[in-house]
Amino acid sequence: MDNIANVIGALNDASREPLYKQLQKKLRSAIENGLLSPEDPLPAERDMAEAFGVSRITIRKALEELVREGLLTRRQGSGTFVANRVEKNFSHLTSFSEDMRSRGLTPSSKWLEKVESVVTPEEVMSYGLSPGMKIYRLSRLRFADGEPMSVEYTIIPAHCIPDIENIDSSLYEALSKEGLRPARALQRLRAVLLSKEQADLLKAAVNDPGLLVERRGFTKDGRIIEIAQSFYRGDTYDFVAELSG
Ligand code: 16G
Repeated sequence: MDNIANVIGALNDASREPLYKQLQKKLRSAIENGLLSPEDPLPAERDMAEAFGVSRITIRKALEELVREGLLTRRQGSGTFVANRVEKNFSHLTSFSEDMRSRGLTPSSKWLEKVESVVTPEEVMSYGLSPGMKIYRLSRLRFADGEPMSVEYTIIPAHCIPDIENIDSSLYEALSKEGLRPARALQRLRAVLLSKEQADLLKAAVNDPGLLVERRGFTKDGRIIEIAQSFYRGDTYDFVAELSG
């Protein structure tokens, strides 16, 4: 990269606005305007301090907040990068595989659990399922172009798909074959802190910000067909909804 101060503009010593705030604003608008693109590396702190004529502490303070906001990501040993965020439209009932393909990314998954089981009393209470109901329990780490994107825990009624092995790379594909792709869903979004297990899987740190999206999918005739909990790294997903008033 050319001198970053030439790319995003120099800071103004005479301004009353603190230098780290000015730098944040410049980085934010450079990312929004596409002057800096996802995955672009930022220069090392030392080089940025030199380019902007400020201390390394100022640079660190500016970057730390943008990392917290998810605009930048830090990778151990290789530095700070513009975050590669995936925008997900909230108004379409699409699958992970479809979402990734529509962005030109290749989806893949690693199975963490794939078993036939019975609903727990908690699941009966929380989701209004019948006690003793047979279900498939599916847990997957989901990747886009080999990068971990989410950890997904899903349960579906076992009678919907005759053999659990029919569920391969895409759950919605398997449900479609049975004519049972969800026709309607309720979704709930919640900010969470990633657990140790989730953080390790998502190449994040324990207690990093994460996003939990819970989807309950229903068939056309209103029967529940899936309950999915998807945990995303806070810095990789943007959920977008178009609203009309
Ligand atoms: C998405 C859905 C999830 C569904 C999965 C199916 C959200 C928040 N969740 O991740 O409910 O089970 O797609 O994807 O969008 P697949 O067909 O690729 O397995």
